[in-house]
Amino acid sequence: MSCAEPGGGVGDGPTLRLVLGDQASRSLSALSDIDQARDTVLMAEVAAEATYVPHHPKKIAFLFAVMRHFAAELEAEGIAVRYIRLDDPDNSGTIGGEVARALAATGARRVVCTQCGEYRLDRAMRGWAAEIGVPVDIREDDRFLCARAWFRDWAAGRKQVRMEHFYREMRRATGLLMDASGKPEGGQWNFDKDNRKPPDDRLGGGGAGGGLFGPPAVPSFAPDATTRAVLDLVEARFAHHFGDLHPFDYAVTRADAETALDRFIAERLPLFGDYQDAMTAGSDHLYHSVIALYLNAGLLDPLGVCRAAERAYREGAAPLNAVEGFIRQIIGWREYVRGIYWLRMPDYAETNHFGAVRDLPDFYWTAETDMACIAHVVDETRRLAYAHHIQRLMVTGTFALLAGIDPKQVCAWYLAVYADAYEWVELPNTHGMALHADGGLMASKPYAASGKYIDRMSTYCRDCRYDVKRRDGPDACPFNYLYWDFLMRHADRLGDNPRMAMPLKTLARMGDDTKRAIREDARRFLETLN
Ligand code: FAD
Ligand code: DLZ
Ligand code: SF4
Repeated sequence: MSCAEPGGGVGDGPTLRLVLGDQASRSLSALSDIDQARDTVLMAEVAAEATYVPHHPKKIAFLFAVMRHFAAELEAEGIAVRYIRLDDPDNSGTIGGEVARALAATGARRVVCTQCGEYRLDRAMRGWAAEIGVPVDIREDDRFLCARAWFRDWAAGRKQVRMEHFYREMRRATGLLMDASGKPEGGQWNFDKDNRKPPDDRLGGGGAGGGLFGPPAVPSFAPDATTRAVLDLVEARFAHHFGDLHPFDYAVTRADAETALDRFIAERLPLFGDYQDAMTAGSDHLYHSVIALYLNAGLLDPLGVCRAAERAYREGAAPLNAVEGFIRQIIGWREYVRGIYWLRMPDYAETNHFGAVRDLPDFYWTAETDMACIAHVVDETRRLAYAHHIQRLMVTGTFALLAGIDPKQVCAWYLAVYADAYEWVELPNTHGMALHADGGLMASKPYAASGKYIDRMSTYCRDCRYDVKRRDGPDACPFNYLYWDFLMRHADRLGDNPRMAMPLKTLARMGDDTKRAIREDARRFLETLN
């Protein structure tokens, strides 16, 4: 794909090759035909990208450290890299500004880049050719398995654009977990029903990393001198953002990210499926991979990751429910949400199916709430810039849905606080999956649930001042009365959805006094927010 080019075709001549912070892949399309004798790679740490939401300091440090290490690897290959640091006195503060400065400094006559991951920057990039007056070649991001245009064609004319149908296409296209006769391995596409084990007490183990009997700890990578310099910079500039910068032990190179992946496959993948939905106060990561930040920044390649997991299954080192579940997240969900994002933006971000307008409560930033589940997830997020899927979906996400929090404020929070967050993946997950703000494009029913779900799938309720078994009254779990209040508020909208028939039937059987008490509890509680 090429943008409007005032000067005609892209032609020959020295070329500026832009590599964004989340594009640290040697296979990047913008680098594929690089002429080492003439071309320059531009990488720039800029204030606009670091502050368009108040990113978690660990996220900024991770990205800057990844960028600096990747630039050094390119230079070691003999490639000329123009690397602009955040504290460079002439730093213009934006990617577009740095492209313009680099063209002037290098004499390059065209720009080659790769599609970016957010609509706001994509729109800016499409304007560069006209603004700067040189041809700008914006190439497909073929680090994803599914091109945007392919997804658009696939979605065209379908009544429902569901992940499960997309996922089967991806299994066929990649051949992952397919048997010799072209059927899904094990005779089923999906083993999710085996992947809902509640937490086992032994998983709590001894503390954040997992204990004696608990999940093996996620590997830790000591910062080298380059990363330490980044940490000093981030400390000086972004200490006021939500989140702990130290300790910082994420991988920041491809080699270390591969080590993290290998350790996951060997140590945690076998139980990934069983405990995929479990939450415990004693282990932050359980059996999750903690690789989304590496995949999304370009340090790991999705197909390579899936092939490594498939190999573990074929060699008998991991069961099918775990490997299928893991692969589905990557070739299914990850590709699908990106497809939805580019299919539906920019209108997607503007929908608000339930008309939710309440401000985001302060406790999303402070963790100061008596709700033990939320306090735990926000605290983990603050320490690690990480929480696993069910924590994001069924704790902070479900609360925001039930309490009617403004989707834009909720999305801005998720985009800021997780080290793996970019809008292409964050928005559909938050706006669509967690908040149902898209009216059901992604999920066939809202992920509304009472405290019963959190009680079944976590250990949080044991230490909570609220009583998860109570539906009303001052000691009742807020998720309980908020859930019924949500159903009452939106009964008309939800009535058409066959998957909501059961809870709506239960609601219809409730006496007026009970309903009144629930409404009153919900009103009283919501008034105390902020
Ligand atoms: P694992 O549980 O080990 O899963 C393996 C991999 O599968 C992940 O690394 C990720 O690449 C992929 N994956 C799993 N679920 C999803 C999903 N729903 N969508 C896309 N990829 C998925 N993921 C992000 O990468 N960035 C985000 O900003 C983000 N925001 C989210 C917001 C909400 C409200 C919700 C409910 C989910 C969000 N997710 C996001 C998806 C998911 O929660 C994270 O990918 C996952 O928790 C990352 O941890 P992990 O690497 O240990 O994943
Ligand atoms: C997230 C991020 C941050 C914090 N900083 C930079 C930066 O200084 N320079 C850069 O090129 N990219 C950064 N990024 C990643 C971009 O925000 C990302 O490329 C876009 O959001 C598109 O996905
Ligand atoms: Fe969360 Fe309710 Fe359980 Fe407390 S009782 S931890 S608020 S689900």
